[in-house]
Amino acid sequence: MGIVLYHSPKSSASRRVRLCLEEKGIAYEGHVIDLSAQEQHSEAYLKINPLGVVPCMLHDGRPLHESSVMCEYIDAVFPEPPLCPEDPYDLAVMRNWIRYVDGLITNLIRFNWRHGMAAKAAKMSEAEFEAMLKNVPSEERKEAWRRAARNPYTETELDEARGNLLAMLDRMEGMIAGDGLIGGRYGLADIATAPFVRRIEEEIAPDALLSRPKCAGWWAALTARPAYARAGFDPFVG
Ligand SMILES: N[C@@H](CCC(=O)N[C@@H](CS)C(=O)NCC(=O)O)C(=O)O
Repeated sequence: MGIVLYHSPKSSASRRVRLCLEEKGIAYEGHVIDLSAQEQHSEAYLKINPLGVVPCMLHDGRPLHESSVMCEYIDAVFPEPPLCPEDPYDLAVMRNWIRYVDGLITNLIRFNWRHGMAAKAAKMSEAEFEAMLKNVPSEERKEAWRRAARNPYTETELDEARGNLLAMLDRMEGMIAGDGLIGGRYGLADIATAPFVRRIEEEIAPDALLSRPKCAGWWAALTARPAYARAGFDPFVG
């Protein structure tokens, strides 16, 4: 049965898993979930992933959620080329870094949801919007939808989110060595971070890499990888 991936082209979490699969050269069956049509909340998709988010990966029919967990799983099951450090300390540092980046997702949401998803939800009547929210499994995401569609984030809130994402780049500037963020080698930490940097350089703070030379070099090397071209990091906006 192999790998089946439910994903969305512009989703950062989906981009991570696609990049990881491409690095490994693993063929997979992809199913695109249309987030702006709230397909992630449909009865059919909630049966596959009750969390109502993408991505969701099935390996030989067994489902997994959380993009970072999927990537570690892929690395364990398909060991070549290795994408985790061998050194246990570096491995722990890698996991802590990915956990930190995962925690920044709400900052990305403030920018990302202003586009297709919120625009469609904003056009719904109150009754349609409330009916849609009933299918959103988590309170946190219900609130994110209310904010994006009914009470858009203010410039101050966007600045705060931008600041948190720039702080990530500052931390990276002190970490990058050789080809990667951890132990001087490219791997899952870089893969987990790439979709965030893509959104920063595309829209959130396009000049940010100019004043951070190590991040700029790291990004140039990452985007030159054949797997990056295959993973689909097309512009988010437009
Ligand atoms: N921590 C999760 C985040 C998943 C997530 O937030 N996915 C977003 C796209 S990047 C999504 O499905 N958003 C639609 C929604 O929340 O309704 C992961 O890394 O897999």
